[in-house]
Amino acid sequence: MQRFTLIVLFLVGCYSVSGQDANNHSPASLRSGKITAKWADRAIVKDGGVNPGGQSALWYQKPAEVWEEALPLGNGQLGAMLFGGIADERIQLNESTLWDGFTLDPNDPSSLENLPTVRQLLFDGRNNEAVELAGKHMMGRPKGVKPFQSLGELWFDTPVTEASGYVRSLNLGTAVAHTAFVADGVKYSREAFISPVDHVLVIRLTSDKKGKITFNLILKRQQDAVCEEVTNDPNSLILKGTLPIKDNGGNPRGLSFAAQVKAVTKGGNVKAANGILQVNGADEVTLFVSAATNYAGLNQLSKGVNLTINPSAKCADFIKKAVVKNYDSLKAAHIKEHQRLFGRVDLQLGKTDVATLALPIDRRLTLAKEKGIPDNNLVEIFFQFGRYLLISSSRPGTMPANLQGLWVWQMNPPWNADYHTNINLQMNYWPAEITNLSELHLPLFDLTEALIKPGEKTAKVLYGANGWVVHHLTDAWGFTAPADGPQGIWPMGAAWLAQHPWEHYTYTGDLTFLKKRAYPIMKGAALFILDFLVEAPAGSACPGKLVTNPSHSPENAFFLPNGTTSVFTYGATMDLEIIHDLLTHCIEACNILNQDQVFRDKCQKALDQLTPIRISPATGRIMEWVQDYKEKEPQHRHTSHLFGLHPGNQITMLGTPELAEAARKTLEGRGDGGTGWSLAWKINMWNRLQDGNHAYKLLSNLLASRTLPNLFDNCPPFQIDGNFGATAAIAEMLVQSQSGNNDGSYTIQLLPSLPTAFSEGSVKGLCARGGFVIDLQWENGKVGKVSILSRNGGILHVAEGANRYDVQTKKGEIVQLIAGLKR
Ligand code: FUC
Repeated sequence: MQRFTLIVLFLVGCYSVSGQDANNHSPASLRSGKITAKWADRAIVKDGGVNPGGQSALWYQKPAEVWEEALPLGNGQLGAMLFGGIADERIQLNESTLWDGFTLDPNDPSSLENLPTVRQLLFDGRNNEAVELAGKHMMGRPKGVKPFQSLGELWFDTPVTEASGYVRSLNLGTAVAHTAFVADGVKYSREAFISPVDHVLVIRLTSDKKGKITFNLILKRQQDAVCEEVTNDPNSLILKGTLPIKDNGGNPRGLSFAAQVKAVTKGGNVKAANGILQVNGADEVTLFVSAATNYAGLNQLSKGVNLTINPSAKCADFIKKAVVKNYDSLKAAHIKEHQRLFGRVDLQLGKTDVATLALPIDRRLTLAKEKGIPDNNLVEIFFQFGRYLLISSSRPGTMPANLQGLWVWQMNPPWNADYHTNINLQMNYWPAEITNLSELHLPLFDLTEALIKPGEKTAKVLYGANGWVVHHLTDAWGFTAPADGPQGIWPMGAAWLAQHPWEHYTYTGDLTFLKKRAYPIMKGAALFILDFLVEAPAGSACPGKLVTNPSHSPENAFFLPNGTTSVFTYGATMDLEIIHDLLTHCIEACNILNQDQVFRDKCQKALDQLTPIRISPATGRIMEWVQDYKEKEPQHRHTSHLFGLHPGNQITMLGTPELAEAARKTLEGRGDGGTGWSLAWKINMWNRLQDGNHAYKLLSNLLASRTLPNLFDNCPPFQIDGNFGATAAIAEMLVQSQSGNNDGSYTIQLLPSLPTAFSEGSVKGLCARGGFVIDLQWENGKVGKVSILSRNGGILHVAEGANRYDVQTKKGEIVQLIAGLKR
């Protein structure tokens, strides 16, 4: 039957697909099909099925037609995008270390001798001469990084031509994806997950009649790889290759990589030949997919590639260990590990009507667009999807989530899918602590620590400074020099990154972490800043004060008084806010650890002399630059000069009401539009101004206009930071804990920025600084019940508007309060 269908399809060959040659349903077409974002399944979907249920499920009634409709799976190391094809299935694969490039020294030694001139030109108002000189001498060599690349693709074709009751879904609670349909009276089902326990992608294909599973399968890549059979394993294929990059001496430096697939069948027969895996008439098939590279690891950056690792052997080993386990136990172990993390938080935002709940996700996104607001359950799903993505792309021991997390189909993805450190990488980790996924923050600290050594070199060579520096982006090879163009001369990346280990400490109270990991990162970043700061001369905008120079407000330009535009200045507001944040935390850390008095005093002295945040007399807004320049793009996507509002806490409603008011005017000026991540950042900022309804307006814009059918954030194009930033923002509508008290404790604010649209609801498991975990239920916008677990003991200060409750807690104690924060 299957063979017959194949022949019929071959002869009829009626319509074209972009993924494959539609007229030729054969192994050859699998090989020759071009890899693009688009995909077309030759089968016809007669009708879709019903909501498959499951926790926060994303579900659809047709296969993905573009990559941005496919559904992501991942375990931090291995990633996959599932299209849910019927006749033509595509599973695009990633391995988190598969980066082009290699470890190199990008620092231009002519930088340092030109730095004083660059600085003087900027103090003299000759900004563009400074830009030109810095552009010549300070840029990285090369001027950019190489991309994170797709590992490859797994394609298979089946003889099914028409399906009904079609559903594909991703259950966020179990991290298991399903595709189900009926064809010729046979129910077909595919189930897939990527196990963080067993390091394999497992796909099980079943049908309710025997002998119905037939397909041809191939592994392929756009370049630099071959697919072949595996010696000693007749049911397997391996895709392998080496990136062809060479160093200046012509020596090969590229990573080697491999992906293996193995089919285990019940009934029918299976064989691998000529780079194709053929399964014929099986009752059931389980595919195991593994991947590996010979990347040496973030802790061995100078080595880069580890030639003792054989990626193919590693793949074979993962598979060998997984295939001996039975499917149900593999799946159970996977789900258990996923739920350990995912199940820590539950969010309910009132009721969504049954008719809406019955609709597939793409339809609900369209409705959000039509109505201008999302349904509340969609917000819950979007929130949990952000947590799901972090669990799937950033696990202890793996690479941190890059611009696309872990999911990239191209060889040259947008912005190389690198680590942008002037907002994007940091935003990826905003939900880590508050949404109870603290250990998923660790890959960011591994990367941060890996950057210290190369960053120290860059600090010395470019600026003659101590400590370490990172500019506006980095990669898997420790690139710390300025990239792209003069706007890349932004030496604030390390200082901002250093906020994260400090926050990890404030949430966990882990003193060993503070001492061993956070503090060295923070101190090194601060040492650079202390050396980099210069005193502004007489005649400048802030004589006698400390400023950064050169300086830049990412990635905005301004009009100089003579009408020309520039990007460079000294003392851009964001720099001052990041520095304020870092030095303040360093002082706190020194006090807690009772060490480094001399360094602490230096930090304090610098803080006292730092140029303060200024309000524009003309507009009442926070000034973005040292002078009240007009922005070239008034609605620029970066809202850098409000770093002090979020993610910093220098600007607060209670502590600095004038600055908070100026921040509000600034946000109004920036507008309610923007790229996906820009909207996500601004939602967080409106939350800090406790304007839940304005925050909700932007959240609605994000869902209606900057969210792809698979709920990936759309910059555009897809960029994952907006997912993570929005997830953190939804959490901060309900709980905030950034306001510190003199005794080192924090005040937890409940429902600080609750939109009217969410006036009923409950949340379980959100975390607050000081080591508290909060379960909260509210009605009519007011707390009904709250239960707070004190993980470490310590003083609990909790507030809801003017209501307060303060108590000394014991470790492990649960404090329960009712409306009005009464006990
Ligand atoms: C910054 C942003 C862009 C984009 C890029 C990855 O440069 O300004 O919008 O997000 O990072």
